[in-house]
Formats: sequence, structure tokens, C-alpha cells
Amino acid sequence: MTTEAKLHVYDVLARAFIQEGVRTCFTLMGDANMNWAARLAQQGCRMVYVRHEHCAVAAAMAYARKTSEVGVATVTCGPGVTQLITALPAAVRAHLPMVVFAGEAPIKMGWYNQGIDQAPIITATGAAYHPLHLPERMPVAIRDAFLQARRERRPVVIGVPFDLQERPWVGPETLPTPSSQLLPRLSPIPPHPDDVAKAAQLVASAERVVVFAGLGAVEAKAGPACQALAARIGGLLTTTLPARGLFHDDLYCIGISGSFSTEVGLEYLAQADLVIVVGGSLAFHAGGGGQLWRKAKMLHIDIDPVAVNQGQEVARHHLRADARLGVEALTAALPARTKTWRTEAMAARIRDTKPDSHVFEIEPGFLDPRDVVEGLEKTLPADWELVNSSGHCSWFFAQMPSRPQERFLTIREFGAIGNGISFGMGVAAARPDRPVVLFDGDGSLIMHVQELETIKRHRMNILIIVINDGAYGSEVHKLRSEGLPEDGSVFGYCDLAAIARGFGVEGKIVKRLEDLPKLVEEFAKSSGAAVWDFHVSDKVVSPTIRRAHPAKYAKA
Ligand SMILES: Cc1ncc(C[n+]2csc(CCOP(=O)(O)OP(=O)(O)O)c2C)c(N)n1
Ligand SMILES: [Mg+2]
Repeated sequence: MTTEAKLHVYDVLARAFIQEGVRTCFTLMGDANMNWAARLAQQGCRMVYVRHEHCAVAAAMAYARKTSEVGVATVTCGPGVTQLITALPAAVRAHLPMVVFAGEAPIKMGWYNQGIDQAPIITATGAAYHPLHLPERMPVAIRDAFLQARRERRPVVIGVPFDLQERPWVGPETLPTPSSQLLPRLSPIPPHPDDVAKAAQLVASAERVVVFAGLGAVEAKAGPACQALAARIGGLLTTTLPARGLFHDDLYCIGISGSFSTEVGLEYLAQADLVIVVGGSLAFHAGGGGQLWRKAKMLHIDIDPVAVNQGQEVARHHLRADARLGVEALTAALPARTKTWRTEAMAARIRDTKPDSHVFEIEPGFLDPRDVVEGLEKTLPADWELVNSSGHCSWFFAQMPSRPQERFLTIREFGAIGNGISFGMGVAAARPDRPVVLFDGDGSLIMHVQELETIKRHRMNILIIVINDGAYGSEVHKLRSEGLPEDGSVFGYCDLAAIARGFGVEGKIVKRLEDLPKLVEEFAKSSGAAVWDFHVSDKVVSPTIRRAHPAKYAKA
């Protein structure tokens, strides 16, 4: 490297990222990262230049989930870093490997207006922070950051003072061995035969078994093995919200387990006497806070099985193994069974019952969000990527039973609104070959609506479906349920279609669901972006809210 004239530290740091295989970087520039970012772009990395740092990290999260690569973003020092405090905890909780290149204030100066102690801000989110202050060692530290991000499955932020970045490079001539060559190449962990025998005994003595898969099952490609196990024991299948769609083609899949369960799903879960959790962390919401299967024993099949998680006892029976190998070994060890819970009538009920059949009185001129989702489920092509956001409306979007897991993205472990548009961008960057459909609430979209400009500029093919109830629906329904005033949660229906057009993106208020086939056909030809604003009634209350307020919704 020293043979080239005037190589700066930032040149070499950009090369170190390219050598790590980085091909996409979500970027917002400032003094402390712009030289590095410019060099990264020159060396062939696709840069997605966003309008808010939060969105750079949130988009990188969705990119990491979709590609199984390390998500990469960059921000400047000080105010660039402080903008990340909502996105990073979300990435930590979703176990997403990421590297964020952050600038730091110049260290040669006694004072700098954007200076702030960045390490405690970042580490408070659960992400790792590494200040890099020795130029010669920086390429190795970058490589190690990628190794750490992959191994610990969390974001690693590296902070490089920008005066150091601008120094001439005087370090080694070659870059270190990239992380891809050092990563341990490990085979899936097989189960111990004693654990398999115990688990088989437990399963053999149960009559109503639900096989419940999480993202670990998706990653281990354990879907077909879970289906085979459920078929063998005549049981049912369910998934966590992020793994939804893993069994979309199975007649005995009752959909999502947890806050987003369907009516029929809840009924069957309550009857279960054994739940076999495969590759899931047994998060609080996934089991409805322990309320969904009160009678059931729990068997946890995972590479890291747990007894207690997120404040509750979750499983007393454990099988440590790769999800697929564990399930296959268990199935093979089961004795032949005569009794089965499954019946054809059950399959018909699962297929024919609406996720939520409660009847609401709706004011004329407004739509029922459930009808909007049903209409889109029927008309959106099967190979389009779908992204679920947050808020009250996300319950409805989650109910699209025909959609396979690999075409659906949900990241909501930190419960923050406002991420949908960034997640849509991350998926669009990961899957540029097909349209992305983002389902969002009006409040969530408005929180980072500036990214419509990014979407337009980068020519992303994203269709944004807004379930617009003119409100923070979650808050309205909770306030109403508790008999409190609605002030501060109801805003009215602002014209999101006009806002979209202001950013140069197509915008429509969609009033008639009969128009959907024609609209979808037109969008398919457009290759651009659009916002479709569906004005829905705020009288439709999701089952989650109704269950939380049984006194008010006793009959629901
Ligand atoms: C960053 C953040 N701020 C506030 C909240 C509290 N909150 C949860 S849902 C919600 C309303 C979201 O409104 P919208 O996107 O319109 O969806 P809706 O609930 O109306 O369907 C709010 C404010 C949150 N979860 N995250
Ligand atoms: Mg709303």
C-alpha cells in the first residue's frame, strides 16, 4: 500500500471494509466520516444516503436479517452518534450482527463542539464500542469488529477520531486476513442420546402437542423436520411472529403464537398439554406472558435451551441441539402412536375461520383494517417482499397466512414505532430484484417520513401501505379502554398521499378495495415507489387490546 502516493488512514480503513466483503453501507455523512465514506464509495461499495442516522442503522438491521450478512452503517461523531439510541437496542435485542463506522471528535484538540463521551452512550444500548486510536492497528481492529459482530450477533460501533483518519498511512503494507477466512466453520450440534430418550418419553405421554418454531428453526432449516414431527404425533404447528409463515402451506398450522394469535389458535393453544419450542428464545410475548397454554408442559429444543427468560419460567424440559438435528432425532425416537389430536375438521376450521371475527360498527366512508389486509393478501403477488412495522395496526398485517416466512420481515423486539420505512429500505437494498411492500401506521410513518426522499432518490421499488386511523391507535384504544381522555393520541387524517407527492413519490388515498387488483397491476409496472393511504375506522380494536381489557370487551 505504501507504494501509492499520499495514502491516508481513511483510504486504508475503507479498504479494510471492502476486504470484509461490505457491498452496501447505509450512510449519513459529516466531518468525522465523510472522507472514509467517499473512499468506500469509490472502491465500489453501494452507498444508501439516508436522511436520519437512526434510519441508517435501522435499514442496516433489515439488510442484515434479509441477507444473513453483517449490516453496515456509518455516522459522524457526536450528534451523529446520539441519534442511534433507539435503533441500537432494537438491533441488540434482535441479535443482528452489525458494524457501525462512527467518527470521533479530533483528539489533537482540547475542545470540539461535537465532542461527547460516545462509549457509555453506545454501551448503554447493549452494543459494543471500540475507540480506535492507533492508526497502524485499525485494520486489524476493524476485522475483529466483524468477527465480534458475527460471533456475538450484536452491533459493534467503532469510533475513529477524524484527525487520525486524515493522517498519512504509515502502517503495514498489507491488510490482515479477513474475518471470513478466520471464522470457525462449525457443524450443527447433534443432541445427546440420553436427552433424546427423555424428550421422546415426554412426547409419547402427551396427547395434544403443539410444535412452536422460532427464528432458530428458520436458520437451521428445521421447518420440514418440525412439520414431520407434528405429523408423526398428530399435533399442531405454530410460530413466533418473526418466524411467521414457516408453515404457511401446512393445514395444521394455527398461525402465530403470542400477542398476534388468531381466535382459533388461542383456543387450541389453551388445550395443549405439551408445547415443543424449537429454535426460539421463549420471549415474553411469544407465550402471551405465560397465559396461552396454562396446562402445557414445555420442551425447549435449542442450541441454548433456557429455564427462565424475560422474567418468567418458560421450560422445564430441554434438549440441547441444532434445531433440525434435535427435531429429527426426537421424531426418530418416538414410538408409534395410535391417538392423534388432528382431525380433518380441525384443518377445515383453521382454514375457514377469520383471524378475528368480532363485529364492529364502522362509520360510513371508513374501511375496516382487517378487510384492507384481506384484500391485499389476495391481490399482492406471492413473490413480493412484505415488511411489517409496529403499532396497533401491526396485528392486522401479521395475519397474511398465505405468505411464506422468507418473504416477510418483522423486527420489533424493542417495541419502537417509526422503523417501518427504514426496514423497507433495508429489504429493498437486500432484494433489489423485486417489489417491497411496507405495512405501516400513520404515526410510525410520519416519525421518519423524510426517508421518502431517500426512497425516491435511490429509486427503490417500495409500496407503502398506510393503515391510517388518524391517530396513535395503540394509545387511543388503551385510553378509551381505561376511560381516559383521548387528547394527544388523536390527530386527524392528514393527507399522506399529498405528502408523498411532495417528496416526488406517487401518493393515493385508496377508498375502494375493489380497485386493488387494478392498482396492484399498475404498481407492478411502475418500478418506483408509492404511498397508498387507507383511511380506516378507529372503531376496530385489535384482539390484543381487547384481551388486555376484558372488563370493557367482555364479549370480544
Ligand atoms: C419510539 C416510540 N415512541 C412511542 C411509542 C408508543 N407507541 C406505541 S404504538 C404508538 C402509535 C403508533 O401509531 P401508528 O403508527 O399510527 O399505528 P396505530 O397504533 O395507529 O395503528 C405509539 C405512539 C413507541 N412504541 N415507540
Ligand atoms: Mg395510527
